[in-house]
Amino acid sequence: MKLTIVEYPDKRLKEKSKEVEKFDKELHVLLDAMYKTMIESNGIGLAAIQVGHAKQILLLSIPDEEDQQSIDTLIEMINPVIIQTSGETTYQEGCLSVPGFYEDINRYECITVNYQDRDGNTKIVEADGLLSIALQHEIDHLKGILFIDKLSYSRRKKFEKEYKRVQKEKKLSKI
Ligand code: Y12
Ligand code: CO
Repeated sequence: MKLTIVEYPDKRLKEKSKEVEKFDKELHVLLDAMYKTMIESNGIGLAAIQVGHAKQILLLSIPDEEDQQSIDTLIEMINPVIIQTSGETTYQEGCLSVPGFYEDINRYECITVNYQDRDGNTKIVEADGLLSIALQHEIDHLKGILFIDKLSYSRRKKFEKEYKRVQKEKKLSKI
């Protein structure tokens, strides 16, 4: 089932997600529905809070060399924790919960993440490039942080003005 994506300024996006304790059928059903939702929405990353579940769950599917996403490129992470960081990088980020907006955001260049898979097995991944950036973006969602929260005061003001204008236009076009 495709789920509804929660969009900014919905307050649920500010919630801190809770640790997952049960690795059961209910978790697997949510993971499968999140995958369908992410792919059908043309996303490469999705956190559970973006579909209204305040649980420490994220999905990533970084396109391969042929720019294709498939079940082979899917990464599911439960209870992820960044345990090591190095370097700095900037990337123009987007988010399914902030549709139509892209901003340059500073992140760590490389990170090491400890997490659990859908069966509760503990794993460690070292990430760089787009995987590292997208992972930091999604782990921020689990803490109630959006990429727009990282903008300077003046960029944020500009964003809020533009976002309100676009929301208003969207509402009017539905009438
Ligand atoms: C950098 C940092 C984080 C990520 C992963 C999370 N972001 C996404 O997956 C964003 C997806 C996205 C998809 C959109 O839809 C289409 O392009 C059709 C989109 O477009 C609109 O909202 C109009 C915006 C964001 C990735 C990279
Ligand atoms: Co996002």
